[in-house]
Amino acid sequence: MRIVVLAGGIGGARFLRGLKRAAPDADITVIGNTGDDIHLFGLKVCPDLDTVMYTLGGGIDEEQGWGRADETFHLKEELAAYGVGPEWFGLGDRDFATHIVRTQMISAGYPLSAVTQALCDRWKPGVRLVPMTDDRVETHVAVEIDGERKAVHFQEYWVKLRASVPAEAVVPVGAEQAKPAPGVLEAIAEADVILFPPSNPVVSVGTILAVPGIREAIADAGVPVVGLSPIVGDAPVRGMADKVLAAVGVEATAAAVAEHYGSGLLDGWLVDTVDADSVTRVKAAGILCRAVPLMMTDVEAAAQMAREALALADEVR
Ligand code: GDP
Ligand code: FO1
Ligand code: CA
Repeated sequence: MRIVVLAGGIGGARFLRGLKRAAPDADITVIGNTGDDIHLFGLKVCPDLDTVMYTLGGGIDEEQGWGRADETFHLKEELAAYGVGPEWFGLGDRDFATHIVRTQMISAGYPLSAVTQALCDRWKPGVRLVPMTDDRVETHVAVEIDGERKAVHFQEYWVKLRASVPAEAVVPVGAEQAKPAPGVLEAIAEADVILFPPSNPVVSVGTILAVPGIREAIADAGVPVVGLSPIVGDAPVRGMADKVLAAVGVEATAAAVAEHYGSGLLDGWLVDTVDADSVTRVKAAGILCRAVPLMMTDVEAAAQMAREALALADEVR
């Protein structure tokens, strides 16, 4: 079975770990979000690709959900001693090595997709991890600070500002001109099932869908497309997805997120059991829906969610 998954960082990575357990023989292609990418200290950092790679490859800081296990921060401290920041972004020593290798290869002319493959030669995530595009796309967030309207990089909004001011707009800068990376459209066309993990609908899955051709390829694939809600009990399980959902005029509920994707894209949607009363609303939008436990408390819980998603896909097939 060929499975394609559109993934952000933590939500996507933890679901994928479960999917690998649920479908050990499946051929899994992960289309990763690169809108979160940022250049720091002259290095290219790809938080969502790295979160997937480290989580599936056994190198993740489990508690935090991003960055490396057993991390130290000597390099960051030395940079700070020179007055070189940003101090608000926690890049660790082990993680730095990944960004150095990536940047070196990009400077040598390799596209991000080839670089990602090379990094995965070390981590062996057990899936084919492909960035959504080799072109530069950067998610910016329009905010108003002290009466002044300005756009900040997504990482500045998320990590530095902790989404403490309303997001007035979320813009994947460069997406309109971006081309899907090699293998992306092919994987979608050859898939038996396409899954949206409980990733952020706006700045993770939404950014991937903003690359021209990807949304159309999914809609035209003619195979079941099933998603899992990242919203449980009218709030994101983790993070501040409600803030960016508000920017696109979508309420933070499992049903509203399903409607936002719409029946043109989604065939099936899983909500958590606490949101069982939203099943009728999702079905009314033309999307098959079930209520099952959606908390990824451990790998087995994530695996059970993946089994439910694949079972729902079989039902719509
Ligand atoms: P990010 O790039 O690290 O923000 O990760 P993703 O975009 O892949 O996923 C973020 C989303 O995952 C957040 O909106 C969370 O609500 C959701 N999430 C995290 N853990 C869980 C979980 O255990 N269950 C569900 N249903 N959603 C989760
Ligand atoms: N998230 C934080 O909240 N604080 C950090 O200092 C931070 C550093 C960081 C470094 C590398 C990396 O791959 C991810 C990192 N993240 C950090 C996570 C991250 O950038 C965001 O959670 C996601 O991009 C949100 O989608
Ligand atoms: Ca992300």
